[in-house]
Amino acid sequence: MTITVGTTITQFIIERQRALPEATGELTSVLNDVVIACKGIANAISHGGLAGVLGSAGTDNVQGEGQKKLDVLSNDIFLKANEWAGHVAGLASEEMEDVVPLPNGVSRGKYLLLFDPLDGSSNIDVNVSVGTIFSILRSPEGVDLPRAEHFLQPGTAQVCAGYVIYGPATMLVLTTGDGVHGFTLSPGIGEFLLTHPDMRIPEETTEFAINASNMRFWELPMRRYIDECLAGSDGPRGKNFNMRWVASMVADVHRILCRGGIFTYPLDSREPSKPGKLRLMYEVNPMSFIVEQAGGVSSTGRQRCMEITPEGLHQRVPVVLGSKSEVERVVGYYRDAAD
Ligand code: P6P
Repeated sequence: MTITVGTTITQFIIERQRALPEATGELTSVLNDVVIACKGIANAISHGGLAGVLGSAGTDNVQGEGQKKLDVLSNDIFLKANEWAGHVAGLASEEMEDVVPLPNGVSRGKYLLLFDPLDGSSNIDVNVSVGTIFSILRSPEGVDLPRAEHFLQPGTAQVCAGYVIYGPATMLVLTTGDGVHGFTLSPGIGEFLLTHPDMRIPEETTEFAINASNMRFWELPMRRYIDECLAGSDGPRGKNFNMRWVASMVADVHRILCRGGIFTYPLDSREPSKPGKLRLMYEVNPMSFIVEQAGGVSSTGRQRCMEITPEGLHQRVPVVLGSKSEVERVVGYYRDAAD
């Protein structure tokens, strides 16, 4: 069956499964539970101030960051949709310290599911787009009760990655290693329908996304790159650039998937103990998989993000991702500085 615009995400996933002789249907089941969780989060977010879910939860997450009520609610929704069905071997949440123990007696599948239930939640109370990010790994053979160390696999080991952007429209963007495909949630039928097959990132761009207020803390190669963009047509680049910063990685990355661009949260000297702000396992690896599958590049500036050997569930890394030619230029500047 040819996949056409308007195909439901369920049908899309099953058709992809059928194309793989070795597929058992387990990944399809995991993805169906993830989709249900994201529909539940979309519903909670859409009510905004009408459902008493805005504002602070009065608690901190494992990162020491103040949690919004929707952070806690989204995490609960994601856990409840994915812990009971027996389709996963283990769960890990960006909001929680350690691997999440599955309920007693629940059978275990062969996949590990990692998720950031609500990324960019500082935007929630001001009604700016936020998102959910998820990443799926294989649980190591012979491991009945996966522990944190079993999740510490490089990004290249991912079998699937995706995000949902809760924006003017709610969209789910997915890769299983065979391109990137976007689905839009139909409010009328409550299902994600294929609207953006085979998404590709343009190799060239004149749009960069960075939190420029941190400029004084950046390393010199990043200073050089951004200074040249700001110099515009009078400078060494000979053309003008535009800047965007949503402070919601999902929104910035989605824009790049749709029209190109470069996104970076570089290493900065504010907190030497934190080599970057974004989390390798919950943000950088899944987004890098998607970006690379769409023809883009994702680097720390010094190495391919997906080749990092993780050292901890909540490890933070610098990231520069997006349009191939611009990311490769930045990588070149880091290489020049190292010579
Ligand atoms: P800043 C959201 O908190 C997040 O993890 C990403 O989604 C986003 O790109 C970044 O942090 C925003 O960071 O320092 O600009 O608030």
